[in-house]
Amino acid sequence: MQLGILGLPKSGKTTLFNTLTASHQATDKYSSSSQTNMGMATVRDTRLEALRDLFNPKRYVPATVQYVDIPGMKRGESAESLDLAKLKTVDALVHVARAFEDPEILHSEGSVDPARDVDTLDLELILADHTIVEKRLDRLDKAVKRGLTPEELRERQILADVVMPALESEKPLREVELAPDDEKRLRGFQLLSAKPILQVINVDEARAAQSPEELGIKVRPAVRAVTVSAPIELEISTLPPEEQKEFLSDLGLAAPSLDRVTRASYDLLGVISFFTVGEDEVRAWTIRRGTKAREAAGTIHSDIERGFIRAEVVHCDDLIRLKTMAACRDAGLLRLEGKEYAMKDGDVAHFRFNV
Ligand SMILES: Nc1nc2c(ncn2[C@@H]2O[C@H](COP(=O)(O)OP(=O)(O)OP(=O)(O)O)[C@@H](O)[C@H]2O)c(=O)[nH]1
Ligand SMILES: [Mg+2]
Repeated sequence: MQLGILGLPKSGKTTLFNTLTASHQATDKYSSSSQTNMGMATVRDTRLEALRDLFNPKRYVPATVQYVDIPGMKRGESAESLDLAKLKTVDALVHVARAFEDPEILHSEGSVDPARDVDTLDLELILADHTIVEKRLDRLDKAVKRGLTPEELRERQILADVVMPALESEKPLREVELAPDDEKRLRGFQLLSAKPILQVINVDEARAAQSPEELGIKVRPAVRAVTVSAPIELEISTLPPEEQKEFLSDLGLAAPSLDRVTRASYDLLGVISFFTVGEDEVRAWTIRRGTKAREAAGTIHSDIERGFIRAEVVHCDDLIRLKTMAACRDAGLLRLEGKEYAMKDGDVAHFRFNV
């Protein structure tokens, strides 16, 4: 899973990136960065940690998420932006909007107004998409003389009748409902306003516990929003775990930003985790919500999917409570599931297979 961090200049993108990926990329009050950063974040999951403590495995493998952090972009710069083009392949966008006050850090729009910046960025994505779609339509129009294939005809129709009107009325494509076939067609263009987006509102420490709605942010459909105080979270992330908790509760927060941002991204993308456990390895696997047992087995190895017989499944809460698989079996909580079973978030699975 890959997430792209973007936003206006100096909104705190790289500070957030550093927190999420435990990196040390340069941040600066005055000069704008021109560097793209990439890094991996470990998805912290207290359930998986509890399983690790039970099994004491040789290997502990939490899920990971990759983040791409691009330089800030000003209003009006999106259409031909090479930095923005780097986000074409990400699964979702993370927009960092500045809500913190700091007279030393100039805002490219002259004042701090996160609700306005959320709208501005949405519009930039729409404009970038508009440029791409317009070019494609031009090309298709020129090709009309030689005759369009049925596929090209359909594409032209969707772009001209649905996509263009949406973009022209400033509606992000993530809010446009399409038939699955057409959605697939559109996906080929890797349009940015079609991607799910997480709004991260970067606030002063004092407002860290306020919700985006309380800060006046209108949360549009297919969007999630969270508040963080990026520099504070960065500081917290370097503390030992016991001190982290205390610091967080002083701020009125239940979990560090890493957890909140990743959790929200998981929600946004409709992905869940299942776990495999044993003395060798305790590991998290990421799948789309609704994935069937057999396909889930395939994320571990294609042989297991091909030779799938059945899955032995127990929910992690039960295993953590009863401590051993044997106890779960005795309590009737270890279930045998077939290939059509829809995996649930937090399932601990052992797949039986035969190849
Ligand atoms: N006071 C305050 N300063 C912040 C906050 N978040 C980030 N900063 C500071 O703002 C400056 C810019 O932060 P960066 O994380 O580099 O911002 P950026 O969005 O990556 O900037 P560009 O990539 O240049 O667009 C740094 O000096 C940060 O320490 C905040 O919540 N409060
Ligand atoms: Mg930066």
